[in-house]
Amino acid sequence: MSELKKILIIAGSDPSGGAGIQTDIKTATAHKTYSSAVITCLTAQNTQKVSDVFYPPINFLKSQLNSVLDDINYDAIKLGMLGNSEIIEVVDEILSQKNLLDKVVLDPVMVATSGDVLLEESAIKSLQKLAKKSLLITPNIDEAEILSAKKIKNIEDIEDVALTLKKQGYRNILIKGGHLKQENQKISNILLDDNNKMTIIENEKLNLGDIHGTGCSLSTAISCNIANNINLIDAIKSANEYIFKQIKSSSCIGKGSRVLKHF
Ligand code: PXL
Repeated sequence: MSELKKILIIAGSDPSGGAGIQTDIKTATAHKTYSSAVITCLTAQNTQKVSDVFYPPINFLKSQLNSVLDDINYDAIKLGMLGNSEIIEVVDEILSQKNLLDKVVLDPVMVATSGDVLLEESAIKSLQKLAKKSLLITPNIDEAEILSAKKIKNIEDIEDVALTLKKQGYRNILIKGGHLKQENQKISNILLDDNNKMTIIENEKLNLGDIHGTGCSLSTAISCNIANNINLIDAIKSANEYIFKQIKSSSCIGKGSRVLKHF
């Protein structure tokens, strides 16, 4: 038996199970990887919309983080919805102090598929600071535009924004092209890595409508692959294939977005 790999997920709860911590845990299990979960906030939402967000007291977040990190040595860490600058700063301080940022895949969650805002605007500066120290960031088109303060209209713009983010001090940058509004049968995801190498990871566009939780699940799948000592490019390619398969077999469980099943 090979050694059990362990990831820590630090993210928000989605009670409908399509996104957030819930989809992250399912993704990790599908990758035969052990997952711990520190919950930053609780959302009230279904497949149609986010109707409320509750932030537990900040000291309780610190207790959760210190409890697990004082005990367990993780192979990778995934950061999802952080919500506000107070939360981001606590996560930044604790992960920096414990020298763990080289293990961090940060999904800069800002807006849900439904269009609901998941990051307070005042938190963008703190998120940029933490994101620059993280091993990998996985913004979608909207998030890459906000992080870089540039507009993206086509694939060339994605490459240009990746180079801008690199100049601004980010490390490995994966920009997900799925939300690009272009008549194209392919989706191009662009990785600009630590060695300044640009890799285009393409897949077929399926046009199934809105699917909830793909970004969350992708960053968790990458974290699991990194935990299993797979190199960054292959970790991303394999995670992308996993999500593509899951999108193909996604389901409509409610009245809104489709969800991934993970089995
Ligand atoms: O997909 C981004 C996301 C992340 N985390 C939580 C969410 C969502 C989207 O709805 O609810 C908790």
